[in-house]
Amino acid sequence: TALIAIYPGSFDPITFGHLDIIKRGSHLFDRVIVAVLRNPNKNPLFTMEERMLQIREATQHLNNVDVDTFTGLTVTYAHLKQAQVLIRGLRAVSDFELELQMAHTNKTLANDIETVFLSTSNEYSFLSSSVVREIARFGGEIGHLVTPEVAIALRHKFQQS
Ligand code: COD
Repeated sequence: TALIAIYPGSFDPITFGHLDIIKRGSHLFDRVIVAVLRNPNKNPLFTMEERMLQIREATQHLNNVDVDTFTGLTVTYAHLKQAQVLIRGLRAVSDFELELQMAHTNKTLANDIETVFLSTSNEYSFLSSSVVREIARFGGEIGHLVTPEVAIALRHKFQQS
């Protein structure tokens, strides 16, 4: 059977750190679904449509990668997609506690789904969506952190506000 992995997240916006994990995941699994959480409790910088478009653009060269959106529990969505694996990225020890808690929680909710952690590439170990938003807000250089499309979109967002 085909091994299908879900890579869930907020991706507000997608960074080279996320893309590194997606690319490496696409070599390990038959199919990777990048799943953007529709979270009514969060107030994202980019709309769902903007984020999905940015991810599609950035992953169009990877033919076993799909982009989708979901609400509710990640494991419920994984079952719906007949996925066996959740991919998460680990940057530093600080990620570990929350990630382990999430993995354990998901395991109790769905024993048939495994969380697989990929360690960040060294060059992206400091990188997060919030770091990118912060630099862009104050007009700093972000060309080495995100795709050109995302960099332009960020510049537009902060010019308007
Ligand atoms: N290098 C490597 N990995 C990275 C990097 C980087 N530079 N930056 C981010 N990552 C990884 C993150 O560690 C994470 O694994 C992934 O990329 C996505 O990151 P984010 O920040 O976009 O997404 P999160 O962490 O906000 O996503 C949280 C979820 C949506 C997965 C979570 O809230 C969730 O599962 N919600 C649904 C409700 C649910 O099922 N709850 C029960 C489980 S607790």
